[in-house]
Amino acid sequence: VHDYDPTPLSCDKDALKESIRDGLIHIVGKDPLNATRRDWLQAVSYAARERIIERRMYTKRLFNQEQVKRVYYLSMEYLIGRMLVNSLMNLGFYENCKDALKEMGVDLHEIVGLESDAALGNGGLGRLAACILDSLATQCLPGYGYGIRYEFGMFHQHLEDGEQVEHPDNWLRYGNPWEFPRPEKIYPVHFYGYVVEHRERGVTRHHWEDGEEVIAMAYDHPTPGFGNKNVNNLRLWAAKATRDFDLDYFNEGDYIRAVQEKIESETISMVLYPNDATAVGRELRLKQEYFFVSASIQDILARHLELGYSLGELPNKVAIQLNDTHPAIAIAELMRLLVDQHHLPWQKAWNITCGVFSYTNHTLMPEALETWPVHLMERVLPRHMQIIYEINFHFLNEVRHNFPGDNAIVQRLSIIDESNGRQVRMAHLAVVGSHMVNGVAALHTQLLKKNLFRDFHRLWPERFVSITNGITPRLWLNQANPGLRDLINEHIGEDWLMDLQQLNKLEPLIDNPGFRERFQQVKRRNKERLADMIKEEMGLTVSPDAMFDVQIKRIHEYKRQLLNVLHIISYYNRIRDGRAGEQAPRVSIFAGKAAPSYVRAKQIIHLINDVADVVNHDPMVAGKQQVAFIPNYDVSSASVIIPAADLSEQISTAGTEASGTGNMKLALNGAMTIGTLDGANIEIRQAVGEENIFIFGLNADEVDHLRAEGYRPRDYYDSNEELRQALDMIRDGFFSPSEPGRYRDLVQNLLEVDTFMVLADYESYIREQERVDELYRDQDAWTRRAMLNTARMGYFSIDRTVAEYAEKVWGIVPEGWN
Ligand code: DL6
Repeated sequence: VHDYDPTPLSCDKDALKESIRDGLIHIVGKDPLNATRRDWLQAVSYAARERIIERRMYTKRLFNQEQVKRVYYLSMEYLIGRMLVNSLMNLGFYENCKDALKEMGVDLHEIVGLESDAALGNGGLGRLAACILDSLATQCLPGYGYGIRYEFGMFHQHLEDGEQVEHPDNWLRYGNPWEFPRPEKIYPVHFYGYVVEHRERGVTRHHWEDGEEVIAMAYDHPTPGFGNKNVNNLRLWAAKATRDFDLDYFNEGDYIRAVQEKIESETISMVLYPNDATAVGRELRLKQEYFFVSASIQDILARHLELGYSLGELPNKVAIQLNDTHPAIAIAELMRLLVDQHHLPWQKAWNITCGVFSYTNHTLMPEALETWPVHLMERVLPRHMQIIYEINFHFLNEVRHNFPGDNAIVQRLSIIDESNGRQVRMAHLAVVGSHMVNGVAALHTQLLKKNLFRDFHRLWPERFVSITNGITPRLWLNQANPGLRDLINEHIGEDWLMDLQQLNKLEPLIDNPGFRERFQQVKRRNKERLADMIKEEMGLTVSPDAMFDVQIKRIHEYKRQLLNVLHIISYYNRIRDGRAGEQAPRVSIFAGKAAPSYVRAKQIIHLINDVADVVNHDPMVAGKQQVAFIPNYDVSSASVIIPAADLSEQISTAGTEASGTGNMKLALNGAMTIGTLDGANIEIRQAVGEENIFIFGLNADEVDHLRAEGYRPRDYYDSNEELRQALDMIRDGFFSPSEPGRYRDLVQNLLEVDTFMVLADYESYIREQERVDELYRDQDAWTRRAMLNTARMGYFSIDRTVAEYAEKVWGIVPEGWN
């Protein structure tokens, strides 16, 4: 393998020019004289991918030769964003490429924005998966992603009269230069039908017969590491009809019916389900889950056997990570392949399976916990349902053995929930079939052990670990914030890109007034950049002199955008009543999507825009307060918003946000956090120091106690005049004069139910916001604290996260070349 020259294609400027020109003419098919900017984008992308794929081949050879153990990351979602700049920077020839293009009369900056975001995910879970892939490649860890090549990714959000309207995300419209279709890498995936049993040499064998078959075809997306030559792979599956035309129908002259089969099969990978922390219970979704899982497990087994290993060696050579429960059916699928196809005895197959799988839980929200009705599972995946019953049978015997006479625990732990119309609890399947289960922040794991998985934790305490999430500094600082990157590089060099803890070398610089001034200038330029974007997208002029107060995340009641809105209204009232005093001008910035079926979340978007409309047009608050809801939040817009933020709103009800990763991105870019003691906020506080973060509200225990003793939101309304005024205004149509009753039910719900305790935390939030304001007015003091946030965020690098998985969960080691 070492004889093979891994980089025969040079990466110097002239060679790149040659490649780009060649790609433009011979692949894109355009004359340089009249090529459009999009044509150039395609040509540069091809030049980059030529170099990536060479390195991919070399990496693959090396892994094979060194007989490495591989980790396979199974995820329904990858929220990747744009690829070009990331690829050029990871490969190390961004500057050369920029110069090459310049000499050809093209500005790289102008074309990168034309690339579509690869938005194959909803939010935190999908973005974490993308960060993990970046880190695996950067740390030379043999890690592969598996997922679905959705034809349509996350919907585009438009705002019409302040309301969210969803448009399809046709991201593949101009082709995708980053993927390699592999028409030869195909696997059949079976649905429906029935199971036939027969005896063979004293053993019962199972055959899954009839039903439908769909073909899964691979599309490879090589993922280059940063600062090395390692390139891993993300394999996404697309559904294809078993026969592109059903010849029987075709010959009978029924052309339409012949094509119908194709269309129906291919629906499976057509569109990403736009849900986050909300239940999805559709048959198509179950089929999507099984579709990509089955193809991936077949592929993993095929590779393992091709490399000459035995099935018994699987746990030594393969680790499979389940990114939440969406791929949990993989446990039954591996059992099926081992037992039915490879004829392994049940117990041996089970030991292998548990040795291979591990599971990450990403949510405590009860409504997000996946369950599938037994009757549906029986119909769609009849053999898997049998296997799940058998897994459950053995498992419950173990439970009975450990807790003799305790029938209640047997019911609570069973994979089948009998209390609710017979459902398969996917989280239970995932825990039972994994050797490790992890939460994504310290508090989250603690709560998993205490509540959701309490009984499992009693049974197998050693199975549970906490691995706090992280973010990739390559995207979220190096690419997104060139100003801060350059300033950091100038003072401490570039080592932080691979070892984020190095940022603590910035700490002594906070006493250097020149450095502080530069830090402020960088923030100022980033705010100007965001102000330009807001102007361009919304026609709203915002002043970079104001504090940029940012809440960017999926719209969800538990994330409490409503609490932020109540503060905005109270602040608005204070200005109008002359009670605001010396407060610093603020622009409250929101961005985020609501699941299309989540009515309350869409109503919250509407309310934010209604409030924005009133505030932004009121001359009494002009120059003091503005509100902006930036439409269509995605990775690309996040990269502009985050570096410009002064204040980061992380205000979920304590005990609801598993970790959060936006909180990390914002703090890394020098925003101060206002937050509750929830998710990773707790660890961020530990890292940056109590004096450098604004914490308010009930903690998770207090939330529990209040709930247990009977929470009465109306008491808070009755006893707090400002809160009452704000809620009355919303309820009585102050912000929706054309439809005064628009928010009556929303306010009613807050007064009577308020599941996420918005009213209980209101007062403490307002008080903390006053402290925010006071500090912000002392710009020098603010800057010191903001800088300390940047300097102390090293722990939250995704490289630390992935290193922990590699060591505690996967048992894999770096193997690569630098
Ligand atoms: O672990 C990544 C991310 C966390 O940071 C968020 O706190 C959590 O809400 C999110 N979960 C999801 C949806 N979960 N499910 N299923 O995106 O995961």
